[in-house]
Amino acid sequence: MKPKFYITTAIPYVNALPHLGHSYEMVVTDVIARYKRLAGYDVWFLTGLDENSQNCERKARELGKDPQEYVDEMAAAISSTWQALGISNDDFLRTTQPRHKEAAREFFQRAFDNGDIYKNTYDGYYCTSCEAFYEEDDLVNGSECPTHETECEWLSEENFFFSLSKYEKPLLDFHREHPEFVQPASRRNEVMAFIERGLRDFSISRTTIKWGIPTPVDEEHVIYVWFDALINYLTGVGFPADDAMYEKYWPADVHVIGKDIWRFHCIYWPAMLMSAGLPLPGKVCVHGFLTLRGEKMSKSRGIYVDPVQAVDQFGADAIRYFLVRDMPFGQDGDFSWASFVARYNADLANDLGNMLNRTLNLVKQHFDGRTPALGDLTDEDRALVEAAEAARDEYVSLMDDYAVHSGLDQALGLVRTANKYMADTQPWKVAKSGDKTRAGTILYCAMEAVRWAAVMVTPAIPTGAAGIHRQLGIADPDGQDFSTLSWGGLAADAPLGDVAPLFPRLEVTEEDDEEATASEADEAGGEPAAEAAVEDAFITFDDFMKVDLRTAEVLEAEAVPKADKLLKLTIQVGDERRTIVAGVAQHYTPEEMVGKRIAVVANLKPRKVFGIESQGMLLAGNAEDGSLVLAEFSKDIPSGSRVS
Ligand code: ME8
Repeated sequence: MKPKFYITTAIPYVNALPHLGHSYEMVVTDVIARYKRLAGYDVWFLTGLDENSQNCERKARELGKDPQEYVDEMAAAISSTWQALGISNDDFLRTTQPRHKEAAREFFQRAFDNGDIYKNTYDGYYCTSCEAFYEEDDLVNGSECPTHETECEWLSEENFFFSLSKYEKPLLDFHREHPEFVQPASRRNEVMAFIERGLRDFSISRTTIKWGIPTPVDEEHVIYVWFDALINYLTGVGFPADDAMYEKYWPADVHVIGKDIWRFHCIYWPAMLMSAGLPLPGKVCVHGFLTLRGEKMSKSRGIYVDPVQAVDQFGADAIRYFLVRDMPFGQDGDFSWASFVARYNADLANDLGNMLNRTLNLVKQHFDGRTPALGDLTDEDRALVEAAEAARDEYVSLMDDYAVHSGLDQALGLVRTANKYMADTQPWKVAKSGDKTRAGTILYCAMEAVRWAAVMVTPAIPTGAAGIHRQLGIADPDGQDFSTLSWGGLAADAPLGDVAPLFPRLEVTEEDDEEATASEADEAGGEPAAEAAVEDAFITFDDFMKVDLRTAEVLEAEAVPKADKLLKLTIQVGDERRTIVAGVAQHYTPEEMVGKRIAVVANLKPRKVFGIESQGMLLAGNAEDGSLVLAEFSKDIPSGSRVS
């Protein structure tokens, strides 16, 4: 029977779509899950959504929606983001699902029956963005949340409390006995110091809100969102109804979480489990934060990269690879398009892609496109075999420690060694000299090294790795795992697959950028283009004054052939008539556009979009459902007026 491996991510709040920082957590967890599957484990990979938060209810009300309808819509959008990134979760748990309500209530009841839950009055500060209570000492600028720097609410209400203080000693004992529980070790020191400072009981219910799960002991109270959310890890493996599933997978082997929520996972959660009499998880892996050119990602401040758009432009593999290769697990990382392109070109285009392509082209040229036979090994070949074996072993031990970035470095290290092996052995010369046997052995060894590297990069770039296997002529590209990594595993005389460059170099020139922007139909202010999204958040007033915003009237509108997102508009801007191409075709018909009074950027350098010179750009906003809404004026003002 396969050993089990149960891994989870934190469950994000649903009041905004995920940015690339949230995606990091999903991708790194996915890479570990895929690695474990390749290594022969029976993996259960759980992710989901934290839907019972107050913010979520507020957001729904702001939008005039029923909260359940709102979370359903968001859940669909978030789940499709994970699909775009190739996340291979086995379950997608939503805390509004009946199975979770049952689990949360059962868990609450157990802790209550154990005497750990009591009623008291809570007087204190609460941040709805963190969904966390704060001590006065924690606040900044008087009464602001230290993380969000927004005003905390003063709460005074009767709540249920959880006796965290009772678990101070058991928690200290547990962390001392299990130094491996918190990874990295630097976080463990923080956890220990926090407990040693003394733990206070915390409020775990609210009466002033109705959105949430009622406690089983008093239906007037809903369970505090964090108490409820942590229990998702149990619900995801059948607690309390499915004993077989629960017995098989619980306790979790690894909870992967970000550095802002370790207190909940390393202190509250173990104490809660102790109280309910349930076994504790094996490990909490705390990752760092992805910043954007050094700044904290924030959708509300416009500092973010949209993962769906990034995947649309560059493919899931490229984005996944950058995230897990560039950001050492546990540390913070920074994203910029320049570093993304540099990493992709260096590792995937130049090293891996080039090694595969040059090797297979030689096999095509000299061996009729069939894998040559492996002859006697020379010292040079043996050195390559040894390097491959060392890389494989090191890779496995690093990945077992969740050092994903270093594991990948081993795979790419093997590719670099193989590239050097090719340069040193020069099989093209050997083939020309007529020594087919020797040339065949070299090319076989080169193919074998690429095959091994492909297995090792499979968890990070599953699509690309399957492509490599296919080009190498392997019939079952998805069936490759570590058990296949013994030298000579490649069948001789097998025909290669279609040989083509797998990771073409990315050249981000100004023209490409324009092309990408046009094809994204971004003129109308739809999703920001990749480069636009990474612009600094602030501009000076002078910068702003450089932008000539004007009112305009749409005189004519027509579809642009072969561009289903674009409309060609003739607009009147004061005395002037202009043509602009706008990406609004999926949101407005040409007839709807005619007569509209809109706002345009009038001094944008003209550029060609689908062969039409566009002399400006109109302004529009994004509605919650993803549709575009034109910026219009509430009163008639003459066309050509300056907008400021
Ligand atoms: O905390 N880089 O949800 P959340 C890397 N609902 N990781 C990031 C990040 C960034 N820039 N920004 C956020 C919650 N994250 C709770 C979790 S679990 C029982 C409940 C990570 O939507 C963050 O650290 O605020 C967390 O692990 C996850 O994204 C979801 O964050």
